[in-house]
Amino acid sequence: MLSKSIEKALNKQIRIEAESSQVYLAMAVWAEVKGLEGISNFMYDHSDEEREHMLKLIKFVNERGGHAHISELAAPSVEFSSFQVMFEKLLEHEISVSQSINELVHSSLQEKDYATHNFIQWYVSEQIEEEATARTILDKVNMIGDDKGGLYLFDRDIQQLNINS
Ligand code: OFO
Repeated sequence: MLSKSIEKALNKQIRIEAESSQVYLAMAVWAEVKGLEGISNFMYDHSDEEREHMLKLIKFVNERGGHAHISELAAPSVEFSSFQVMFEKLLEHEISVSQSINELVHSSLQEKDYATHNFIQWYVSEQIEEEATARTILDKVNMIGDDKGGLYLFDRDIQQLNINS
């Protein structure tokens, strides 16, 4: 059985994962409109993954006797001044998600809720991979800079990146 405070913390994470899905979706749309199909597909796929992260949390909360809360979401950024800026925002976003996961680990230990602590380890590993992917992409995008040819090739190659699920 979940304590009220852990239930609240998990529900906050449900909202964060739903917002992450929207963040990636908005980036997918922006890239698609700009004609970069590879980047757009990467973002669409990632948006789906974030929804999976949210659903996994919802199931856990309900199975543990809590009530998953579906809440209003913050609107994501829908315009970016460049691809570089978009990928910088993506990394910042993933870092903030990792911080929130870390807080959940901390609270579950404080409350001696080892079931939640165990469950949340999957997210800890996931965030390590997601931050690493976001950093790799940003390094490449920074190298490309304003080179249109480089961006074209990157758009083709992003599909090959090892995307975690
Ligand atoms: Fe990329 O955030 Fe979910 O876990």
